[in-house]
Amino acid sequence: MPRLVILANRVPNPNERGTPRAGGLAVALEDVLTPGTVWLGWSGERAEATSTTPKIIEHAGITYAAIDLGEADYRAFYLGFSNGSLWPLLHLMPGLTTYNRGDYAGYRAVNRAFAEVLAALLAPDDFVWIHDYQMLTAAAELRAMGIQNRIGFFLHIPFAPPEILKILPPAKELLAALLACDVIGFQTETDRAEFLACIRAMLGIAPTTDGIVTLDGHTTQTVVTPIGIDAENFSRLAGRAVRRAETKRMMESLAGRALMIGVDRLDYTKGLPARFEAFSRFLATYPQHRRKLSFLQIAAPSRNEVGHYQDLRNELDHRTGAINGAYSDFDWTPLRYMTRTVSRTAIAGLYHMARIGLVTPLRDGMNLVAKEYVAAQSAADPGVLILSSFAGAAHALTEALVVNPFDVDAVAEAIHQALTMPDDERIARHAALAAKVQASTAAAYCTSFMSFLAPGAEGF
Ligand code: GDG
Repeated sequence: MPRLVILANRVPNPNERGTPRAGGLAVALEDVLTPGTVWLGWSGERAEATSTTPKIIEHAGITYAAIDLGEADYRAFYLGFSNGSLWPLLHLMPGLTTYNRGDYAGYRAVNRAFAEVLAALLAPDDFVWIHDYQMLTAAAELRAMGIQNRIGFFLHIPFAPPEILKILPPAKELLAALLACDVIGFQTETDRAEFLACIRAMLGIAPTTDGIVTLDGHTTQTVVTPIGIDAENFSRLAGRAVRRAETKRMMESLAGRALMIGVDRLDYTKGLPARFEAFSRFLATYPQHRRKLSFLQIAAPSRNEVGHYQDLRNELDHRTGAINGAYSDFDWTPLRYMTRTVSRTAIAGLYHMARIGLVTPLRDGMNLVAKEYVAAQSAADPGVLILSSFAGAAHALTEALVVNPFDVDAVAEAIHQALTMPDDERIARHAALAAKVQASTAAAYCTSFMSFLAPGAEGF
């Protein structure tokens, strides 16, 4: 019986399920996590040297295999090339992109180490599904070791056009390495088109009209399989969360005021400084709404050791002080800003009570917060989603108030529009959004990707 073998930067610890960090990829992949599946990744631990003997945990028939990263590899692979070079560049932020050859060598070495561990776990008819920008060269390493299995890769973040990608010195090498895969999946048609444009411009290969690329006799199919959430489950979670003590505390503290919510990792791609600026502009431009709306921004700390993330945190601390200093009243704080991770249930409850979900990344692969916000609303009295046109989610969620996050006046205007939207329009927009979120689920994502990776195979 062929198995699915997943390779991702992080491997979930099945013993830690339900903690605030749980979620993310483990939730999205739940439908393919059937008995027999193997999941390999980094344990999140650092050691003197990168281990090639994985720590194995068996849980519910699934094998979780985790390796520790050596300190130098962690710096080069994780902080350096993955999050200092690839993350900003693929989010079209060349000004924040750094590059050094040592980091790239470390990135390749860690991808090789993962490939070695994976090859040892692999049976000849297994399918391999590799995830995200930290693992761009793993498939090529597997092929170099003689692995013939079908290999799929899914990119969770956007892809860049050739003129941007070229900034990375090893760009061609990365593109060629990716073509070792049989299937490459993207969040949107735009991302796939950018990838194919890079293949054309930088490798001189002409893809077929249906996105198939051939290099040295090996063909790679490019596909679009947008990620989603388990909408039904999330709706139920939101319904239950309403009865929890923390939700009630929040409700009482609002004293009848409307709530606007933002939930993001503390990451510069999420557009938080511009969002705070837009909120400030909104308070200045629409004084009639002052004291009637509270904005809660939850910003879960992320990648603290990368310099730009520390700068971002300082900037947001400063802006929060400026907004609250200018507009607070004895009994009203306009902006509540929390830099810690909150439980998933609490988040679901907060979404549910929020009149506005403010999701304004400068660039985002998909953005699951937008989908979660929609799923958490009550159909009879739903809130309004304000969504950046630069989030992958905006390709489908067109009934949101779609804004350009760089245009702070437009975002301020959208907040006003959301607060004054007639009930029938609010309900109609939400119904259309909810239907899409319920159709494009996490399960649909898995089924769709597996139909390309393992066509005709049973049980995936
Ligand atoms: C990458 C791509 C793509 C956030 N704060 C807390 C918390 N969260 C949860 C949210 C949501 C998830 O984290 C964030 O997902 P996003 O999709 O919004 O963004 P990234 O983390 O950047 O994810 C992105 C995604 O991969 C999937 O392909 O959509 O474009 O960048 O689920 O609810 N969860 C908890 N506490 C928090 O404080 N429990």
